[in-house]
Amino acid sequence: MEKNFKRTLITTALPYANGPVHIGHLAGVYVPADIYARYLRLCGKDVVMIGGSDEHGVPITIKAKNEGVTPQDIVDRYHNIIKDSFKGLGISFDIYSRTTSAMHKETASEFFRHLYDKGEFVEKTSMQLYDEKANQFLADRYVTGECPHCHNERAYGDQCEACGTSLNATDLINPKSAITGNTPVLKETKHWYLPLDKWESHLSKWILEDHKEWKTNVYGQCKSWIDMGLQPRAVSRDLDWGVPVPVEGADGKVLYVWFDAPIGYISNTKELLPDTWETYWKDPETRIINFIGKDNIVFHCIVFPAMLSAYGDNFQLPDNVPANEFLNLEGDKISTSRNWAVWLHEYLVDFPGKQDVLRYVLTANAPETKDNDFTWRDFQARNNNELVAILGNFVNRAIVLTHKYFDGKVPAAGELQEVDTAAFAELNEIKASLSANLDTFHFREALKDAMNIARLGNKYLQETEPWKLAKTDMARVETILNVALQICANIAVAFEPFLPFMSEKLVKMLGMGTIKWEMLGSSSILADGAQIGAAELLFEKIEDDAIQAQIDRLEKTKEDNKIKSWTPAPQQADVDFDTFMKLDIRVGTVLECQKVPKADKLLQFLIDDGMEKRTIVSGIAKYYAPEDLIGKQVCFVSNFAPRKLKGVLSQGMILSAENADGSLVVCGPTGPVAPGAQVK
Ligand code: B3M
Ligand code: ZN
Repeated sequence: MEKNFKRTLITTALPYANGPVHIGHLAGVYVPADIYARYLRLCGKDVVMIGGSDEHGVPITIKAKNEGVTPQDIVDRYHNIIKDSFKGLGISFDIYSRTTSAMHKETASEFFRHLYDKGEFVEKTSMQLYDEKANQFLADRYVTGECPHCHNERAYGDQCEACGTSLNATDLINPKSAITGNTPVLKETKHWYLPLDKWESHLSKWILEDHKEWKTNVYGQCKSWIDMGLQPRAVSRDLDWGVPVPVEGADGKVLYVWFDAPIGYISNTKELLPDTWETYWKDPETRIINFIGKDNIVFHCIVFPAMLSAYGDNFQLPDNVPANEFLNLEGDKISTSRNWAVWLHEYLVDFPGKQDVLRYVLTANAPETKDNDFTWRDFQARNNNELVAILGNFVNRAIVLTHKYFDGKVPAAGELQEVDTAAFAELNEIKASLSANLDTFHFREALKDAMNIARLGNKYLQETEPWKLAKTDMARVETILNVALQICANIAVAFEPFLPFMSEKLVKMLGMGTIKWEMLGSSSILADGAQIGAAELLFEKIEDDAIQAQIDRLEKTKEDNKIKSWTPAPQQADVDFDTFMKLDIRVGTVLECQKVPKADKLLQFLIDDGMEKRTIVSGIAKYYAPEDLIGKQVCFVSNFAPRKLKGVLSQGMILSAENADGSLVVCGPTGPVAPGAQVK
C-alpha cells in the first residue's frame, strides 16, 4: 500500500547503557538508519532520526553491584561513551537522549497510567523466587542453578548459555540467589500484564495482510509468533531500578525495561520537538520506520504496537521494521561479556580519520538477509582494493589532470561524443537503481550502485585517455575532463549517505556548495570555469601492521577468555593400586637437550635413568629453551612403549602439567633424587 507521506520518523534501537557500542550494533542498526536518514534529507524530505540510551533493566543493576557503584554511575559512564562515539562516526541523530531523562520518566509513567486507567491491563499474582536474606524478589538474571535440559550447573534464570535454551528462573534445579548465594523461596507477587491475545487479530491483519512487503526475516518471525498464539505479557517487575509503577500499592515495582524503552522513542521525540512531536506520532501522513536488530523484532512488531494500539489517541504503527540479522567477528559471535568485539570508541582512536572506511565495510558486509562476518583482512582489502584503488583513484586522476591542463578550472563541456553521453546514460541507470535500493532498505546493493559510479569513471578515463590527447586535441581533453569532473561531483552526492566524511571533503574540493539528491545524474553540476581546490587524497592504504595489531588483540582476548573460563578436567574413573603400579614412573637427569630439526614443537632429551642413557622426545619446545633444562631432574614414564617422532625413537614420556592457556610445565622432584628412582 503506497501512501503519500509528509514526513518520516526514523527510530533506532536504544542501546543498553551497560557497555559501549560495537560493530555489530553499527552494522545492524545505526549505519543503515543513518544512510536512510541522510538519503531522505538529501531528497529534501521532512525527517527526524531518534536515538538514545536504554538505561534500565537488570543487567545494568548487576554490573553496578559487581563494581560497587550505583546503576546511575554505570549509565552515566556508558551513555557518554556511546553518544560521543556515535557522533565520531557521523551518525546523524536529530536527538540522542536517554531513558533516565525526566521527560522519559514522565512520559513512560503517563503511558502506563493511561493504559491502567483504561483498563487495558490484567492484574495477576504469581509465585516468584525471593531472597529472604536480601529481602527482595530475584529477577531471572539474579538466579543461577542447574539447567534442566543439559545440566550445566551455571545456568541463569533466563537462559542457559551452555545449551542456549531460554528458561524461567523457577525451572532451575537447585537455584541460588546471585546476590547472597542463598537458596531462594517462592513468594507471591502481583504484576500488570498486557493481554497481547486481545490484539492478536488486529496485529495479524496489520502485519500478515497489510505488510507483506516487509523483509522476509521480519515477516517470518512475526508470523510464527502470531501462529503460536499471543499470550499476556507482564509489564512490571520487582526491582529498584527503573520507572516506578505509578499506581497505589506498587511499592518496589518498576516498569519492565521493554515496556519503558520503546516509549523512549516518544519521549525523545517530545524532547526534540516539544510543540510538534505529535504530528510525528499521530498523523497518518507520517511514516514511522524502526531500525533494529533481529533479537528485537517481537518487541517492535508485536508488543510495542499492542501498547500503542491500547493507548489509542491515534498513535501510528510503524510502516516498516527493516531488522537486520547479526554480524559476527572473525567467525565468532560478537559478545560483550567475552570482549569479542570491535568497539566503536576504540576504533575511532586506532583509526583516526577513517570513519568512512568502517561505514563502508559494515555496509558492504551488512547482515541484511543472513548473519555475516567482519574480518580485519576483509576490512583492509576493501579499503585498499575498493576505496583507494577504485574510488580514490578515479577522483584523484580527474582532479590532478584538471590542475595539470587547466590550472584547476573546470573546462567547458563543448560538444559531447557518444562515449560521453553513454557515460551519463549509464550514470542515470545507476541513479535509478541506487534510489530504488535505498527506498527499499537494500543498502548493500545501494552501496554497490554508488561504487559503480566510480567504476564508470575509471572506465571512462581508460577509454578516452585524455593524457594521450593533450598534445593533439585540447578541445577534446576539455570535454573529457569536464565529464570526469561531473562524475566526481555525482560521486560526492551519491556517497553522502554512505561516506559523509569523504563526501564533505569532495564537495569542498570541487567547490560544490549545498548538495541535493536531485543533482544526481546531471551532466552539469559544476559550472564551466569554476575553480576547484588542490587534489587531496580521499583514502589511504592501510598497511599490514595496523591490521596485525588488531588481529593480535583479538588473539589475546581469545587467550584471556580461555584462562578465565578454565576449569580442571573432570576426574577419571577410579583405578586400584595394581593398575597404578603398571605405570613405571621414574626420575631422570637431563644430560642433553636440543631442538628436533623441522619440528617446532619437539625437544629431544638424553636422560640418565640410573642404568643407561635414553632418548626421549617431548612436545614442549614452545615453552622451554633447551639449555634451561640441562642438569634438571624430570619425571618420566619409563615403560611407555617406544615410538618414533619425526624420525627419532622416543623411549618414554616426560611428564608435564598443562596450564589454563595450554602451556606446559615439566614435572620433577622438589629435592635431589638418585636417577632411576621410582615415583609412587
Ligand atoms: N536496548 C535491546 C538491545 O540493545 C534494547 C533495545 C531497546 S529499543 C526500544 O538489544
Ligand atoms: Zn542447558
